[in-house]
Amino acid sequence: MRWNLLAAALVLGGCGTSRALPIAKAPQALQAQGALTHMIEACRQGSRLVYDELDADEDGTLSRAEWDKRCLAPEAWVELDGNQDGELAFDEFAPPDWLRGKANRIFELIDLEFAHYDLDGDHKITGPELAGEGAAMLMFDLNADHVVWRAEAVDWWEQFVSGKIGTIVWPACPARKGGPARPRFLAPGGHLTFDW
Ligand SMILES: [Ca+2]
Ligand SMILES: [Ca+2]
Ligand SMILES: [Ca+2]
Repeated sequence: MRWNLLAAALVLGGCGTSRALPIAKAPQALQAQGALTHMIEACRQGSRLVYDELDADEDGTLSRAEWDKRCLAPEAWVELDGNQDGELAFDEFAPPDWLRGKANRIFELIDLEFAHYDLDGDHKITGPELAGEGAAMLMFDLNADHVVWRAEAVDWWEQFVSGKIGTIVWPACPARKGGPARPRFLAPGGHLTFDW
């Protein structure tokens, strides 16, 4: 099992699974290639941020000492260092197929959120849909017009995972057994985290 195939902790309220997905689910699931490409690039930029921060001596590659210094999981190092040369190149840290998997997972999360809150299936969260726990969706309302379009959520996630908004939280040292052993992106307001 590859290390940390992203687990996003959405604390916007539970994503109900008992509700039937809206009919609009089918076309949404077919991501436009351009949208997927953009999200992959955003994930690559975010990975680069994490990678560069790990690269303490700024020599452009990660040593095991740099890895351990941040208390990241030793078993993850073994898994990622495919050619076992004792260094982690960026392409080993964030391979293209892994970035694609992350991007696809983000679209799944967006669709789950919309399936949960977009009660009338019109691809936007409006009015009564923003009441109660639905108010948490306002974090995606980039133009602050109290209408949350799916495209806004996609834009928000691109900014978030590329590191343009939010902060990187590192595991505590010394690493607690069984505790988080990976960096994590924390959204402004602290309501949403995204494991790297
Ligand atoms: Ca280095
Ligand atoms: Ca709606
Ligand atoms: Ca809006």
